[in-house]
Amino acid sequence: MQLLYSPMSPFARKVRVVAFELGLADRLALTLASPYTDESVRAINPLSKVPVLVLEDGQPIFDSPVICEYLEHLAGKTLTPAAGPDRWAALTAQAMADGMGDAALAIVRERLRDGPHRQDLFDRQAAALVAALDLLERRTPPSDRFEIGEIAVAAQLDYLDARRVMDWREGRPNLAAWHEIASRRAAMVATAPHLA
Ligand SMILES: N[C@@H](CCC(=O)N[C@@H](CS)C(=O)NCC(=O)O)C(=O)O
Repeated sequence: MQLLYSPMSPFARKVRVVAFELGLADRLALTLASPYTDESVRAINPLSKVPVLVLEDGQPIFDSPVICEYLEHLAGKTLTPAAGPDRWAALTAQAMADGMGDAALAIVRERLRDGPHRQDLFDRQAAALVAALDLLERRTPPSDRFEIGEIAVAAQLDYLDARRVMDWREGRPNLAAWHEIASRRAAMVATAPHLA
């Protein structure tokens, strides 16, 4: 299977960490893709976003939550609670973390844009990030669990650092301590973000 990815993408990172935790990392042929400049990505994913998983028969699978679910199916193991309130909490944690990535990415793209920047865009995206981070500080995940919600959060926190979006540790000691422990996992070390 081919995974179209960018080494800075927090969404691709989540997928790679999930693959690693499920013992499937060796099955992924990592293929660098630049969704903003490489129009060939659009031929595979009309949205021109990464990650995209391309199966042996050519079928593309996206976006990242769907790829994670596919990998769980393939592994015959799961990183998502099967049922009940824990399941909805884990999937909601993933959705919030992915939304943090959307907000951070919008800030990064706006910073890169020439010309006067849209302060209203910065303010709205930063408000989403701050509220999500504050919620994570109040309800920090346990250190002995590393499932889909935790993986998604860890990937997004590292993206905030890698792109210098904001100093999210300030005033959030619980989250910072949790992140410190999560960062030591082999899957996190093996997939650390870097410039292409
Ligand atoms: N909801 C998507 C988001 C993916 C996404 O936004 N990826 C970024 C890279 S980090 C991208 O490809 N952006 C290109 C664009 O927005 O045109 C997912 O979870 O996979």
